[in-house]
Amino acid sequence: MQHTLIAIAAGIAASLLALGAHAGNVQIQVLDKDGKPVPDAVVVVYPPAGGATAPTLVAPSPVIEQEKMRFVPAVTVVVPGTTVRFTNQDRWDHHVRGNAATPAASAAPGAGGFELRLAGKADGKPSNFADVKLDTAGVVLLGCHLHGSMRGHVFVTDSAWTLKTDDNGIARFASVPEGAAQVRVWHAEQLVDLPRKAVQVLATPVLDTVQLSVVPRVRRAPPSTAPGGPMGSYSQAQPPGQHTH
Ligand SMILES: [Cu+2]
Repeated sequence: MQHTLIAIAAGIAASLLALGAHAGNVQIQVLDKDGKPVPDAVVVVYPPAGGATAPTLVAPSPVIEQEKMRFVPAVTVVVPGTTVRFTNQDRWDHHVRGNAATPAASAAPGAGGFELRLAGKADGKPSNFADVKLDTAGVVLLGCHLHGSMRGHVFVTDSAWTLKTDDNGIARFASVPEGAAQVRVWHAEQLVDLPRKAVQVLATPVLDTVQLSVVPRVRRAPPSTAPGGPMGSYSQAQPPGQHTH
């Protein structure tokens, strides 16, 4: 009796496997020039045409905070048509600008170009924010007119199969349609675009690595918020081009 049940269970499992045989898991690890894992790289999978419904891997309403003189997160992935909210958590103003960082995006008039000034957060008051809709695929470079050290990126992707790498440099995609796919890897400091990599998606997991030709700088830790470290000192930074003689 028990053997019969096991046989039935095995039969059901086999059927489920057969049903799921049209998709596979793809795991891409991004390494730097020295072979070390690279977090915060963007991995884009272009599955075979006519594939399954697009996954929901990308946040529909992302928020990019200006916090302790940084854009947090430093890299945000969105699909075209997404409205991104910029929120100033610092006590001083930021003057955020966005410029197309790739030829594809800059080819479209006005694409990726915006600027907005956000007043600092007053004690006991909500943070100031502004929304920007990004319609064109491409990479938007974020900066601040007031603080030259601030850098961030919005990756407006042309494939719903897009993820950032984790601390181990890994992006994991589940249920990618089977067949010939392409993988694109982007990193803010990889200035020469890497060629896309052909990957055959199978029912069995696909593991692959992509290596950058650079070693990204290690991002500096956020400034301490410990008492005695007045955050206001950062607001003394001069805008680019403004010099006292
Ligand atoms: Cu700023």
